[in-house]
Amino acid sequence: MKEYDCWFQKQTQAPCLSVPSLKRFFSAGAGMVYDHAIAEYRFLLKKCWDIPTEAVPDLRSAGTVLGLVADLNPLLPGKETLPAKIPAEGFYIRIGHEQSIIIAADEAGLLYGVYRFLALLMQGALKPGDEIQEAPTARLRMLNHWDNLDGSIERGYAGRSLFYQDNHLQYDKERMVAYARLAASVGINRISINNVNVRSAAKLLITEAYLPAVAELAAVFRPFGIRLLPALNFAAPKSIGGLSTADPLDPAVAAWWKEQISLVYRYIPDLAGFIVKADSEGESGPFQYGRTHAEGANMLAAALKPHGGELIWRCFVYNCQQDWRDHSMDRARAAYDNFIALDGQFADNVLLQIKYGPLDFQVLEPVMPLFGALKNTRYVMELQITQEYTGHQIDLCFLPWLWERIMAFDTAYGPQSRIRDLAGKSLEGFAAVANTGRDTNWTGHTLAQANLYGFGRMAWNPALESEAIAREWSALTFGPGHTAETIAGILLASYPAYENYNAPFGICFMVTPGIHYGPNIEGYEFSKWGTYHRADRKAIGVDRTSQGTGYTGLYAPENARRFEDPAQCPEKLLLFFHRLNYDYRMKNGETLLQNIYDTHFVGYDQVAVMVETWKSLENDLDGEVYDSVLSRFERQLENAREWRDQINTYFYRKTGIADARGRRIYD
Ligand code: GCW
Repeated sequence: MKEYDCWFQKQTQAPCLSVPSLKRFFSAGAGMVYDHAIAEYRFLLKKCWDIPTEAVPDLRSAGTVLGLVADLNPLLPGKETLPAKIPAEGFYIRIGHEQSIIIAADEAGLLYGVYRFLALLMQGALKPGDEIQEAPTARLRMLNHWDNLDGSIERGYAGRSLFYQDNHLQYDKERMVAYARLAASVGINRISINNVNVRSAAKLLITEAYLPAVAELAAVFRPFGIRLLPALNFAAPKSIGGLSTADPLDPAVAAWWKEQISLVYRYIPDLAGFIVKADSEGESGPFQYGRTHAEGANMLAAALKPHGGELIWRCFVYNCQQDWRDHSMDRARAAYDNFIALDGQFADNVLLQIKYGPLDFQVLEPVMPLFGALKNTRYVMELQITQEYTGHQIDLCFLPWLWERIMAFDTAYGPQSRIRDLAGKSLEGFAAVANTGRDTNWTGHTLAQANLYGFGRMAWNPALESEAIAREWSALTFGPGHTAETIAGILLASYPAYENYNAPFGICFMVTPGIHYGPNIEGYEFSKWGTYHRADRKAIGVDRTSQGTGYTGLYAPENARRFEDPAQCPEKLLLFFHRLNYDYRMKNGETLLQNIYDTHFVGYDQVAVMVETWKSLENDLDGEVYDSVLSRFERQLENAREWRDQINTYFYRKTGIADARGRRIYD
């Protein structure tokens, strides 16, 4: 494989459909994205199979017919056999003996249809008689880049920023096109291009100093059906407007935003809107002026409204100046407590962006209780592809495994109340913090490409299983066959292994402060971030039940009841909800302490197996890919060893109780 090409590799086998039929195509439609869909069909057939294509003037002599329903319908024979309606951004593919068709009702749908057709072709998964009809479940499928204009990336593990250098937009155009292709091919349709912590030069992105360059970047993504969504700084009226306040109810502030946003739209008329992190971790926001988040968001939304823009408003709002001595505060409650009372108060072009869990992308967290509870508010879910707490793209951690479980979470045990059922309804989409940078392989760890791929696929269809995604990605990237199957197996083993050697049973933040890689059991124990586990000689955990912080009561009744009772609580999350003694008996009859020891010995061993499995592929893989992944696996094994031994030693020292199976715990 060539790392840079990701899931668009040069194919070593002939396509599973006849070459002449792929070669001679007929198309009908109009528009920039339509044109580009046809161009992508041609470009990728050439690139991946070296098949030159030829547009034929007569539909009957074409092997592949592709285009927009409205333009093709009058021409297509047998149109009564086509689906009556193809939904927005959806497509229909039919493979015939003589002729195949790829049609869509809109341009983006055609583009997605072309990518899907080619992906299936690469997997050898198309044959005459096949029909494929798909449409995205949710409208918004977004990548959030936390890139700074100086070229650094907050929580980036794959090199410098794709977009910026030295406080300018500076990028390799060809590389940006390749990135747009990767994103669009898995259905991404929005990209936010700067860190939600909008500091220094980034504040000026919405000014004429930067807008021409931002408009050029928007033009790179536009043919791929992707619209930009920059992050705004709430205090911009002060920092760039020269006003003395950023109070959202001050008419001068509202007028300034209206003017500034109109200016932005003069440069980029199809801008998707903006994303805002307010009153969070030092960012400015409406609280500073005694205003609510609805008041803050609605003021900006009003300025976006005439341009058809949407405001994405993040719910990551919590007190980051807590006192560890104070047991009455519970950070897990914060987003719910800050936003539930505002349900119904947001303007119709505001969407709340809610992190999937109540804390912060920890290895094991429950799903945030706001999902399903907000009844009159539009919202999207935020995930994290970049591996901030999941191993920095040194450790392998296949995130669709986690996301599948999030999508399956039932918010209320009612009809259609799982996260995946809410998608496309009140849950209007998914955003994820990107894991890409200037490293040649885009993602640092080559196998972390699977997380980017997997996010797109799952945002498109939240009902997809992670196993299917792992196999699909591996087959596309390494070619179908034994190697791909083996790699899919490694991917699927990786998240459970990571969970096992990391903080136990839903305890969070046992990581090295600041950088968030490697164990530091009490690193966040006496900090201001609200991240405590309060381990003592007898017990560990925060009591979040009705006897404690009351967090369990924020869920709909069925979940509240399950989480409240340690015997019914999912064991993996036991210590997220409960404070328990080390001798608490778990379902397997062993104590909590023994389960902590066991999972940590097992987790390390699982990594060792992953490394050996990878080594078994040495002769099947490109040398560079093999070596670079191997060196990361070796670092992961070392990291897993530190986690295992530090966790086990910590609890051994607290309790003085040895491992029941006599394995070595260092003292
Ligand atoms: O917890 C934090 C991360 C920050 C990030 C923040 C957020 C962009 O450690 O680096 O800031 O989450 O999501 O806003």
